[in-house]
Formats: sequence, C-alpha cells, structure tokens
Amino acid sequence: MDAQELKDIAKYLYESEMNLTEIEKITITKAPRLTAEEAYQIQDYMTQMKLDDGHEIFAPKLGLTSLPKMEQMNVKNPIYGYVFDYMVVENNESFSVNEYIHPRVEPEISIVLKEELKGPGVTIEDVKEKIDYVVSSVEILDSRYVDYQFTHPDVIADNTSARGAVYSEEKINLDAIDLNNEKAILKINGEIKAEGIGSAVLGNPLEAIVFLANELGSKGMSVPAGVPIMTGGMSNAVPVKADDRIEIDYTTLGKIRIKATE
Ligand code: OOG
Ligand code: MG
Repeated sequence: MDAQELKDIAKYLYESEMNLTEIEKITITKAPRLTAEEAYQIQDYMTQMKLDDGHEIFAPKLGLTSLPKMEQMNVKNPIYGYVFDYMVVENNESFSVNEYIHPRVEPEISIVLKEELKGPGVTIEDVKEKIDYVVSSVEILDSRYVDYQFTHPDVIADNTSARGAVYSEEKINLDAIDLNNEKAILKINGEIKAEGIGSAVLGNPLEAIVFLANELGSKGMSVPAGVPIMTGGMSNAVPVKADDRIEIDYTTLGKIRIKATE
C-alpha cells in the first residue's frame, strides 16, 4: 500500500478513537492484505498526527505477551504501541466510561529504566542492568473495532487498543521483587474477576522489554528511560461499566484503586 493509503487509514482510526465511533476491522473494509509492517506504519502515522495536534507520548506499552491474553483475543504475537499523556488516569481517581467505546481493564507489571536501551541484540541481562524500578499498573483498553474483535495487523494499526493507563506511585527495586511469582488479583465491586502471574508474560515480564528494545532497535529507535513501560496483561481483560469499583492487589507492588463513572 502507498503512503497516502496508510495515512488515510491512520486518520480513520484516529477519528474513531476521538469520536468514539466503532468501526469494522480495517482488514475487512480497507486493507485485506495488510502486513504487520504496514500496520506499524499506520500506527506511526497516527502517532505523528497526535503529536501534531499537541498530544504527547507518555510511554511505550507491550500487548499480547501472555497466554491468557493471546487466547482471549485469538492473536498469538506480541505487539507494541504508545500510551499518550491524555490517557493517563491517576491511581485512586475515577475515569468516565462515556469517554470510551467498550472499556476493559487488565493488570500489568511496568518497568522503568534508568538509561535508554537500544537494540538489536538486547538480552534479558542488558534489561536487568538498566532497570531503575518496577511499578504496578492497570491498562484501560478500548479497541476501536466492533465487538472488540481484531486480527494482528488490525490491533497494531489501532495503537494496540491503548486508551487508558493507571500506574501506582510505589517504586519497587528489582531485587525486592520476584517478578515471575508476582501475582495480581483483579476485583470488580468486591468480586474476583481475573488473576494473573508475572511468569505468564513471555516466561518473564523482562522479556517484553527485550522484545520492545529489539523491535524498536530494528527501526533505529530506543526504549526510553524514566517512564513506566507496561509489559502486557497478565490475565484476560475484563469489561467495565459505570459505577464499577476496580481494585487490583499485587503480591509486592502497590495496590491500584480506580472507579468507573458515567
Ligand atoms: C489488545 C492490546 C493488548 C495487552 O496487555 O495484552 C494489550 C487488546 O487486547 O485490546 O494491551
Ligand atoms: Mg495491555
């Protein structure tokens, strides 16, 4: 596909996000043979449009890194995208479901680096050396696609369903946490709706950062320092509606509490 066609799709997806209009999968309506590479080009064009409109990138994010998520969405390859400044919700605050199409929440471990990391050739040891600290997070996803259904290129082009993110303020050192055994329990209105464990994320959540560094490295880009990078949902994602009280408890990482409102 040529650049103009990819840009038109980027604009279409961007408008869907901003106007809260659900759309059919672009692999049905606009680009039946869309490759993952072209889908990332669409994502990049959309990122540029957001930057041009004055939005800022907050942090990169990983997705579809765990079996529960791959099985829930029926897409088996990890992906990455970007959380923007307007998506961040403070811990212990509320967010309005009226600003979303069909929001879902999922627990994630986030990693903050002390120095940027650049692939290719990055290993898990390189990641460990560059870690500043670990925080808990919850992603508030919102696919722009009808019925929350997509294929691998669709979800890449749609900036990996990014729309909301909450990070805890409690910083935990890498040597004070057993990342693979870190457990998250997600409750909605007091009822357990999902549970996940760190090792579900690519066998070790740090592998998500390895993947990101090597993917970005292949494009001449690096993983930034100083921002929390979500390593991907540890459990399936759970739909939320107005008046839901969302509580996520972690073994070692900080608790997250948010409220969904009208
Ligand atoms: C796609 C984004 C996946 C994760 O953590 O697995 C993702 C989706 O499920 O909407 O962010
Ligand atoms: Mg996620």
